[in-house]
Amino acid sequence: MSTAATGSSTSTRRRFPEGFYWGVATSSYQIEGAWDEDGKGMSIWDTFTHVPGNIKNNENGDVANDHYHRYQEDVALMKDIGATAYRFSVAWPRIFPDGTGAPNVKGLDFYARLADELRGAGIEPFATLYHWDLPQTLQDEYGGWESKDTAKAFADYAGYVSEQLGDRVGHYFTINEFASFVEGGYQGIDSDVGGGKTIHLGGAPGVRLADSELKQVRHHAVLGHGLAVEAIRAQAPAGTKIGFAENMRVALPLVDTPDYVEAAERATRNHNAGFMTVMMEGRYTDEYLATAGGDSPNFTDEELRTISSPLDFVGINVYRPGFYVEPTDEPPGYREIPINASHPKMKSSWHVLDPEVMYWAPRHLQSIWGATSIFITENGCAASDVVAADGRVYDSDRVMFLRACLGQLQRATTDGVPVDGYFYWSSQDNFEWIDGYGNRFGLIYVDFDTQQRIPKLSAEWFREAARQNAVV
Ligand code: PNW
Repeated sequence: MSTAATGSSTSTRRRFPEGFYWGVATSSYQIEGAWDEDGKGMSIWDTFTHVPGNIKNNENGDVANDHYHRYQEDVALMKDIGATAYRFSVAWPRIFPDGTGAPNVKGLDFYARLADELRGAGIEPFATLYHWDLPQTLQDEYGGWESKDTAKAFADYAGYVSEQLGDRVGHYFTINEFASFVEGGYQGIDSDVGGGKTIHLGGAPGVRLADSELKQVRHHAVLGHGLAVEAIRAQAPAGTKIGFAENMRVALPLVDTPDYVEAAERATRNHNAGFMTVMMEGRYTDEYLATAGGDSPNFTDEELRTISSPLDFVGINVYRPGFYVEPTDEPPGYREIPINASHPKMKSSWHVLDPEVMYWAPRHLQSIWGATSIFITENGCAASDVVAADGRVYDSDRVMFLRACLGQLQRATTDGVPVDGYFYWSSQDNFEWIDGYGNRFGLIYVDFDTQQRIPKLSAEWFREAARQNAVV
């Protein structure tokens, strides 16, 4: 991409605040491979993907991007595309093969080497401690997150990792996307994709619980987050920064006027009652408990204090609008507007497109809960990427998506919303859970037969935007 004429126009470009992080994100199970190497234990995703019929084309993450062995090349590529931050996840069963008990030094050493490599390349490491690959032993012993014991084991693991990696990694996200693994793993999610159509999403461990039981699993997940925050504060070096990475459901106001915006804020607060709202406020909303009735989760005041432990930043994964709203005079003060059948979408079946969600998601965080430091921990899209005859990958739709989304994010920063960084999902094509390898989200194309990596057109866009710290 030509950079010749940028010098004179920089002042008029839509710039981000000084020090804004330009990041890329991945997760352990989706890229590492080496599923049974160096003492790693089984995770629930190893188990789930090895059952025929669970994953498209019966694919799995046994090898994935072979990142466990190729991390040096992958860090060099991240540097090459201009990333200044990298959000990776730590595989719990590499550190504690049985979930608890004796740590596995070789597993920990991989993340120490990765962090060193990143620092050497001038890339700030941000570690996610739980991106869904629960040790299988905890599933077998406790039913996973159905038990409070898993929340406690998670805190022990989180404290240990932050203590061991503390001199190398200063930023942690406890848990990635509460709803995705709780609702998806323990019941299944019916996602509204417009025109009254829903699609069913699910994942490991593939359990189907009743609503009452599901509320208790949600509670254990947010409790695990809170206990992990306390453990990291106790064990990591002073100055270590902590938050979560949540895929909040975002209500969009149909019209940008105070009454519509207020309706959207109310709706967003209610729709996130089981996760974001209780972590930010330390209470379940009256509406959540009233609707649940006898199915309300069991909890104590002390647990609510733990769940809402003060954070250094809030991370949100932003892909799609949850729904649209208009204000009403009757309670709850808003009406949900269905997504139209013809609404534009990106390639993933669930991916309803509206770039404005990148404006409203962080703005709601600031207005509803007074967030003072926000990271977009994921944003991205799948596209039908192919290598052209000239060897390049022309992902024009992803460039459109990036420019539109970052344009809205920049608009939020100019309106005073405190966004400190952005992580594109994902640095590379990888194992997209139940969709297997078909849905490619990367800035870098991966040939899964040869493990060859090819930066796409969107990587060039990202590099230039990062270089200018602006929408380009
Ligand atoms: C996230 N939705 O999941 C996950 O954190 C990643 O591991 C995943 O690869 C990525 O997004 C792309 O899917 C999502 O239905 C799952 O809106 C579902 C949705 C969004 C994100």
